[in-house]
Amino acid sequence: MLKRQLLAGAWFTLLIVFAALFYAPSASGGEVVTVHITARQFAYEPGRVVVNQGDTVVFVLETVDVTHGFYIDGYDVDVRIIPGETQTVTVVADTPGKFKIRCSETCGALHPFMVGEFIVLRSGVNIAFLGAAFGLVGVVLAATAYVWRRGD
Ligand SMILES: [Cu+2]
Repeated sequence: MLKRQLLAGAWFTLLIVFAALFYAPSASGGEVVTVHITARQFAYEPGRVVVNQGDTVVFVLETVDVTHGFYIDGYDVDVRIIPGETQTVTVVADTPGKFKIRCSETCGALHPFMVGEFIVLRSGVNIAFLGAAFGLVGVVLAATAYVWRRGD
């Protein structure tokens, strides 16, 4: 009788752990992030944008001097930022990695050096969480095996 309850308990614990593992990755990423960027000769402010994989990034772009461009390597984004106008471009950060942001409008002498960084962090199951989950599974299996062999 005890064995049957123990088995049921073990299966229930495994089920909970696997359900948690299944839903864990959606805890990071998948958010809508708004990033305001100001372009000026010859930099973007901020020059570095960090998001999580799966985020939807809404770039709100403005220039304080001349017309600049906003091009993201590998993300098929290329817009003009015109003085006095606010340009909005939405990007789904589905590819993790480090991507260069470049100015795609000739804006002055140092135009080729007008670069920024778009960093997309790989989202996944938290390592600590994974460790705890497998630890719990291990304890449950060990306890089950112990009681099973003792034979109640
Ligand atoms: Cu520029």
